[in-house]
Amino acid sequence: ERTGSELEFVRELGGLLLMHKFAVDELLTKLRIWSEEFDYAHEHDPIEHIASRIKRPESIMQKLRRKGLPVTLASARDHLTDIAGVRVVCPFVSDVYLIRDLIRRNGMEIVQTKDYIAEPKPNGYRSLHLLIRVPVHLSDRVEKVTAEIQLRTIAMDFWAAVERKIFDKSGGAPRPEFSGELKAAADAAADLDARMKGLHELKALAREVVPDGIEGLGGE
Ligand code: 0O2
Repeated sequence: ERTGSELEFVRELGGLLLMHKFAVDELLTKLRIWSEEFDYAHEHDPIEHIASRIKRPESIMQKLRRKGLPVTLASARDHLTDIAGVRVVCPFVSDVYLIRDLIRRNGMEIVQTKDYIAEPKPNGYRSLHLLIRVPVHLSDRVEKVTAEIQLRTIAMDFWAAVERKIFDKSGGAPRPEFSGELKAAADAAADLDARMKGLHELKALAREVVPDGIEGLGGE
């Protein structure tokens, strides 16, 4: 049951959530264009799939309380950076950094980077987290809205999605006897990324060699 002040907070939140929805819309449009453009121009689509979400009022209230902050509009606006969240899942690790570079080069300032690929979390979690400022073009002004973007490979996404299913946030940290196995699974996912990268490179190499190499050998 929500209290009167909570109901008032949720009512006020409308405009703020709409601005974050616009930021997500702008970002999704850019990402979809790059995906199609690279597929067309380079025969390689760097994006496997995209997911996005706007944080629900209930989760916003919970997070403010967890951080010991007042449950007010100003406090949500000034302190929460993940109201708008976009997750980009890529075939290869190199695609993750390609998308990061495209974001940087296309009018969106990166204000924070957490590279859990270079330095995985102790449980094995890997992903590249960026906080970016997305310009939202309203009818009479441009507003910069902060969004959190998580970039990861399919293998990293598989691990993170299943890990969340097994150890949901409410359950706290996994018991120590599970951590070794969890980390080993993350290492296996990283190994898979390395192997797929190898295959991708082999295929590119074969393409270069095949035309006058193999064909030139002729029939015996
Ligand atoms: P949801 O529902 O996905 O949004 P913060 O809580 O953001 O202030 P922190 O820990 O500095 O604090 O943020 P960080 O490290 O950037 O991670 C935030 C998000 O990354 C999480 O959001 C998850 O989506 C994802 N994440 C981080 N660590 C893990 C992990 O160990 N396993 C999985 N599966 N995901 C992880 P939320 O808010 O937890 O949830």
